[in-house]
Amino acid sequence: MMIDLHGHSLKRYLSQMTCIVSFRFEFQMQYGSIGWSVGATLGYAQAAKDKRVIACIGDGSFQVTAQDISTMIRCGQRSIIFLINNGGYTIEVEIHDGPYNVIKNWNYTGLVNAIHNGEGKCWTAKACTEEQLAEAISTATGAHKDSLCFIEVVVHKDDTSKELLEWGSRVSSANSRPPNPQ
Ligand SMILES: Cc1ncc(C[n+]2csc(CCOP(=O)(O)OP(=O)(O)O)c2C)c(N)n1
Ligand SMILES: [Mg+2]
Repeated sequence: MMIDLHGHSLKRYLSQMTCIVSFRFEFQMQYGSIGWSVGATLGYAQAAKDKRVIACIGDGSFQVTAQDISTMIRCGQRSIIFLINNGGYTIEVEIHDGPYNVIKNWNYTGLVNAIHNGEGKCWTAKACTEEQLAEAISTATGAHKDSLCFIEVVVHKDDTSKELLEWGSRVSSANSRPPNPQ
């Protein structure tokens, strides 16, 4: 099972995934509330104990509901969380750029390690290159397959899909239309 907030990265993930035979994909484009995916990961994992939840969570979204990691560890969940650290609100940058789209960079793995505090099973890693990411995935699915695995993936703030750029410019022009005459 895979969870993502807006699903804008769906095409990108899927085009790069050749090994997965069948999985469910959950996202919440309609309401689009950041912070949802952390709580959703907690809830889905608790309800579907026979499955492993894989979550792709933006740094901006994670900062809203990060404390749910604590309950995940307490409940012995073994989800794999990819924290996409692109330094802020990239999807918003594509609609309307401004300094408010930059967020404070956290030590994400340090935060999760502090919550873990040596109690329960939790493993963290930080990947800045493709090789480091591949290695982290193999550890998360191998030696740490029974732990909550939290992998921070560092990417450039402008590393996004063509589809998102097109979507952003359409939303931007819709947002800047003059209001309808009353
Ligand atoms: C509760 C809430 N506040 C604000 C927004 C507006 N908003 C939509 S996406 C987004 C930023 C998401 O940032 P991040 O999770 O880091 O995603 P990425 O950088 O990959 O686009 C914000 C603030 C929202 N959707 N929901
Ligand atoms: Mg982000």
